[in-house]
Amino acid sequence: MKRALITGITGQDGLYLGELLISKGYEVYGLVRGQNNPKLDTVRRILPEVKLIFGDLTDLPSLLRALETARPHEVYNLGAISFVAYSWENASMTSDVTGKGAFNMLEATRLWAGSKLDDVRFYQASSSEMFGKVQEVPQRESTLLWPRSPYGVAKVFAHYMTINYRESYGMHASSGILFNHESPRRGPEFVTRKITQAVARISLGLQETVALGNLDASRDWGFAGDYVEAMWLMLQQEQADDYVIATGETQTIRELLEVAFGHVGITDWERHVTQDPRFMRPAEVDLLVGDPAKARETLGWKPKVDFRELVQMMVDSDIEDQRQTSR
Ligand code: NDP
Ligand code: GDR
Repeated sequence: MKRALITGITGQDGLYLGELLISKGYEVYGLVRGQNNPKLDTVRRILPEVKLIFGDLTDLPSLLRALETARPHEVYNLGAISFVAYSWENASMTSDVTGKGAFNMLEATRLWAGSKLDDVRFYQASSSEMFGKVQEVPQRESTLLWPRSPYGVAKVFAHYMTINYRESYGMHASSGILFNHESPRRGPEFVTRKITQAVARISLGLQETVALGNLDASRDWGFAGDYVEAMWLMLQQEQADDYVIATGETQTIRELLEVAFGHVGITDWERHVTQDPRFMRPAEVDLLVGDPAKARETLGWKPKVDFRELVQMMVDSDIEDQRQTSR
């Protein structure tokens, strides 16, 4: 039986990846941080089979203990401070967790595996935020990185450290450069979920407006359930490598609003949206669109859920949540 250790098990991707690996017969271990993590109950409900280990990406000894307990064939490093807007306010902590945390996990894996390093495979959750002020459209694996936030900078460090472990120690370490991916499990601080929750409440007469920041940014949005398959596929390849995972299409926040409000029959969405400078960023990433050709050709991966289906799935799920809460 294959064993996997996932950091960031309480996050959106950790939950989907946990489900995927369980369905493939893996024994799955998940790293959980904190004294009384409020998301523990969700993990236990969705993934009762997963064995939880307490530890923190900033605490290397705890990672070594986690590895000794799980004895994984595959390590998925999904843990991070992942909210870009928050990373300006907590740049130091973001560097420690999102950047140095990845190094800690790589180094802990190398130390733990010792002479058996060939038996372990490592996945690093890299991000399209590394492209920032994009130097090429669409963005591919070879595009020059130009991050625009402390989060993006920390991810660039983690990305190159992963490549460095591959090149220095021959470690099977792959980096998935994933573009935005969403789902009904997306944190409510991110723009898709913020909008679909608001649309659900507005359609039920529970709220009038939603305050947003920049409506002109474009993102390449896919479905998280599809994207975790790409993570797994990367670790099944003979050679470790870096892959862009994206849909190849891009939409603005305005288009997202149109589809989300349109799904509940509201066509004049402008009436329900205000703009608030609090949600503007010190430096914006204006346009992201990925070229997933390498993943398609080498991994045989392609997304199954398109943008419209994704937004509609999220709105429907939020309407159902609201109905249950008010019952
Ligand atoms: P989430 O924000 O939903 O999850 C982040 C996870 O990291 C949580 O489980 C969180 O735990 C954990 N974490 C935070 N701090 C620490 C720490 N100090 N030690 C251990 N774990 C910690 O992110 P997603 O699931 O959306 O993303 C997964 C990964 O993929 C992240 O690294 C993200 O940066 C990256 N990524 C995401 C993309 C997306 O569009 N979703 C796109 C590209 C990359 P807790 O619950 O305790 O806070
Ligand atoms: P992003 O996602 O920064 O791309 O990072 P987010 O949904 O936060 O922002 C997307 C775009 O929407 C604009 N925006 C707003 N964003 C938020 N959160 N709230 C608002 O009110 C709002 N109004 C407009 C933003 O300015 C931005 O342009 C996500 C995270 O999951 C990262 O961890 C991951 O690496 C990248 O996606 C790829």
